[in-house]
Amino acid sequence: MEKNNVIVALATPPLISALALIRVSGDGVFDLTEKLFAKPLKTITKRASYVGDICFGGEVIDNVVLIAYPHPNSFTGEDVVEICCHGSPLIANEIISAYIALGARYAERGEFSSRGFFNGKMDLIEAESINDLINATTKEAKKIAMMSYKGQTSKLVEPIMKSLADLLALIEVNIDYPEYEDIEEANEQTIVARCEAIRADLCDLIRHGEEGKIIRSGINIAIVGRPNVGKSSLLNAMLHENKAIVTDIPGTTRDIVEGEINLKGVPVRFLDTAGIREGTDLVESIGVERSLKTIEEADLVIVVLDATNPNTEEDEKILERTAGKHRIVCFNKRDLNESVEGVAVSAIQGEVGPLLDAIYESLGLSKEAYELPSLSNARELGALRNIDLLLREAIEDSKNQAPIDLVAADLMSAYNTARELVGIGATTDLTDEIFSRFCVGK
Ligand SMILES: Nc1nc2c(ncn2[C@@H]2O[C@H](COP(=O)(O)OP(=O)(O)OP(=O)(O)O)[C@@H](O)[C@H]2O)c(=O)[nH]1
Ligand SMILES: [Mg+2]
Repeated sequence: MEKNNVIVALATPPLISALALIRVSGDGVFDLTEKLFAKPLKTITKRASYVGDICFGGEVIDNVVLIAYPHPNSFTGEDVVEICCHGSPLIANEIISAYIALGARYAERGEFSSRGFFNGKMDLIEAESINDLINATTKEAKKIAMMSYKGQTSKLVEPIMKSLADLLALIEVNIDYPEYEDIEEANEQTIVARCEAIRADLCDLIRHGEEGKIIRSGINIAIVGRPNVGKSSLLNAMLHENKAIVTDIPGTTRDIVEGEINLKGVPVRFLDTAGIREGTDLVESIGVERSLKTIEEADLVIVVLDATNPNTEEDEKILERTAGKHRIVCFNKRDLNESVEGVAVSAIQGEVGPLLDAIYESLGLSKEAYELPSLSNARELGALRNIDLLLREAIEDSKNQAPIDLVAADLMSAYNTARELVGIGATTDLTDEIFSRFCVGK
C-alpha cells in the first residue's frame, strides 16, 4: 500500500438508496476537493460541513453535504472528506471517477482503518473491533465489539505487559549488577512465582475470551440420529419455520439443512443431517457421509433418539461414534412416551424448551461474559495462548536451572507477543492480513 496519497471509496453499499457516503483521505485531499466543490477547504482548522454542488467537466454531478476533517482529527489521522450524495450508484461513481481523474486512487480493503492504525488513531484491537461491530448479528455481540472499539479490551493486555516488563527488568538488573545486595534476587523461586502469577491472569483472559468468542461468533450444532427420529421436525420446531422437509418415510433428508436462532444472545446455527443408516441408495449414502463429516466439524452434537424406541442397534452405533464429541442426547416424540427420562422433547407439539435449555447450559457462559470486554477473536486468543506457552517454557527452563539468558529470551518473546497483540511493533504482514478482511471504504 502506498502511503499518504489520496484514496477514495464508497463507504455504503452500491445500491439505489436514499443517500450514499463517499470517503476520501490523504495529503492533498482538500486541494483536489476544491477543484470539484467551490468552498475554501485548505484554510480550515476545525471540522466543517457544507452544502453545495459537486461539479466536474463543467457539469453538476450532484448537490451534496460535504464534511471536511483537517488532520489529525479524523478517522485516518489524515485530511479527510466525506461526501453524502444522493443514493444512486451512478452519482456515486461519477464523484469517485472525478476524484480518480484528478489523481486519487481507489482504496484497498480496510485501507482507511489501516491508515488510522498506522497514524496512531487506534491500536490493532480497536481497529479489528470495527469489523466485529459491523458483522455482529446480535445485540450482545455488538456490545462486546463496542467495548473493544472503545479501547476497554486493549486495557486488558496492559497489566500482562507491565508484569512481563517488570520481571525482565529484574532479570536484567541481576545480570548487570550481580554484586548489588539491595535488589531482589532473580532466582528460580522468584521467577517461577512471578510467571505463575502472570499465567493466572492469562488463564482468566483466555477463559473470558472463549466465552466472548461464543457470544460473538456463535456455535454450530449438528442434529444427528437414525432416520425418522424427528431431526428435521426438531429443526423446524426450533426455528419456528418449516425449513426442512418432514415425512414418515425414513431417509427423507439427503443434504444438510441449516438454520440459525438467537439463543439468549448467542447465534446458534443448527445443521439438520441425513438419518444415519447403512445399505441405502447412492444419494442417501452420500447424505450419510455428509452427516458424519458434520459431526466432526460441529462444536456440539445433538443425538436424537426416538422416545418410543431409543435403543436400536443404529442408535448405539451413533452414540459410539459421537462419544468423544461435546454432545447432548435428546429424546424426541415425548408425546408418545411421557415416562422417558433425560432431555425429552416433542417436536410435533413444538415443545423443545428442555433441549434449548440444555444447549445453553452446555455453553457454560457466565453472566459477566455479556458485560465484560474480552479478547475473543482467533488472533487475540492465539496470542494469549502463545504468551502462556512461552511462560510455561520460562518456568520449565528456570526449574531445570537453565542459563538465565534463556529464561529471559522466553520472557522477551512473551513480552513482544503481548505488544504485537495490541499492535505495537506489528509487522506489515500481520496488519495487511488483518485489514484485508475489511470491506473497501472501511
Ligand atoms: N408423535 C410424534 N411424531 C413426530 C415427532 N417428531 C417427528 N415426528 C414424526 O416422525 C416422522 C419423521 O420425522 P422427520 O422430522 O422427517 O424425521 P428425520 O429424523 O428428519 O428423518 P430423516 O430425514 O429421514 O432422517 C414424521 O412423520 C414426523 O411427523 C414428535 O415429536 N412426535
Ligand atoms: Mg430429516
